[in-house]
Amino acid sequence: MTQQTCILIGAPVDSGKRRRGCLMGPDAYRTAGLAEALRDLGHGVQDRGDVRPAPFTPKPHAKLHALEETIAWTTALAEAAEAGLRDGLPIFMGGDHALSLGTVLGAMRHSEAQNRPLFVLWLDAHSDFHTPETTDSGNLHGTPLGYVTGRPDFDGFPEIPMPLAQDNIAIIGLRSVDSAERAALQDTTVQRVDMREIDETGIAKPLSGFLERVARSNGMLHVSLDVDFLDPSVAPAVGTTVPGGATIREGHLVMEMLHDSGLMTSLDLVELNPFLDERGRTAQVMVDLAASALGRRVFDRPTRAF
Ligand code: HAR
Ligand code: MN
Ligand code: MN
Ligand code: MN
Repeated sequence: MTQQTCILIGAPVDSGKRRRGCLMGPDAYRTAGLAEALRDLGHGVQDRGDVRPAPFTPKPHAKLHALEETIAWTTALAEAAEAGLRDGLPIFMGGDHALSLGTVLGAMRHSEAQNRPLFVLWLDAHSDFHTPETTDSGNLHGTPLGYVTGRPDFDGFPEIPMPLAQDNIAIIGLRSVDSAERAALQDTTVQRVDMREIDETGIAKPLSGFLERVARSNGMLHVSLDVDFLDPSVAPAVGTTVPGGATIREGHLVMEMLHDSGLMTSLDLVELNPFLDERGRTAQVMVDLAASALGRRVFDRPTRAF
């Protein structure tokens, strides 16, 4: 197995929605033993601590929640992502999904410098394809894919160098898409895999089709794993639970296939809200999924002593 340098980057972003708690995510991943799990697999691990937002002045906005703070996080996280990608495989310990406005932007800049196309795998119940205009909730964690694909009205955010190609995006796990998002997505070539398709054909088939496309283009691959991709019965620590999500095995199969492909170059772990967890079980599930993506096999999952 190829040894990697895993760069853990804490991204305690809590500005992407109103319900608080995701700021505790990075320390929950540390407590659940993310670094140790990756070291056990033979990887080098460096924890760079938590990123801080760039300086900002909060301004009230009629609709958008914590706009200035989210812009400040985007600026700081794009830089942290670019630096992390230069040195190894960054793993962003979120933080809510607004952090991906920054991490994907940083990955876009890095891939452009490398002259390689960037692909994004979005594992989520939601499509997160809103713009600041189309969102009804005003919660910016619902907008990162809109931002990086160059949709309009992201005033004040860092400029998108070259929009991420729609062909290079797959969203897997969909079961909660707002009508404005659905209307916008219908006109795109974004690969959309909803839970019904997963029920009918299995999760491996659409994923391997996507991974083949990444491999054929010698692409870089950013993976964004939202806790709510999983069914709330196995991953309760999330503010936006949607029933009917992926099973533990579906989650692990995705991660195992990512590892076998050797294609993943960066990873977000997002939307974990430790305040809503039950004795750390969701944090542990997310750590186990990250370990699978880095090469842990089902038959050597460690038994834990409590
Ligand atoms: N689409 C809804 C909104 O924009 C819900 C978005 C929820 N997003 C996340 N991340 N939890 O996927 O408000
Ligand atoms: Mn801390
Ligand atoms: Mn999301
Ligand atoms: Mn979601």
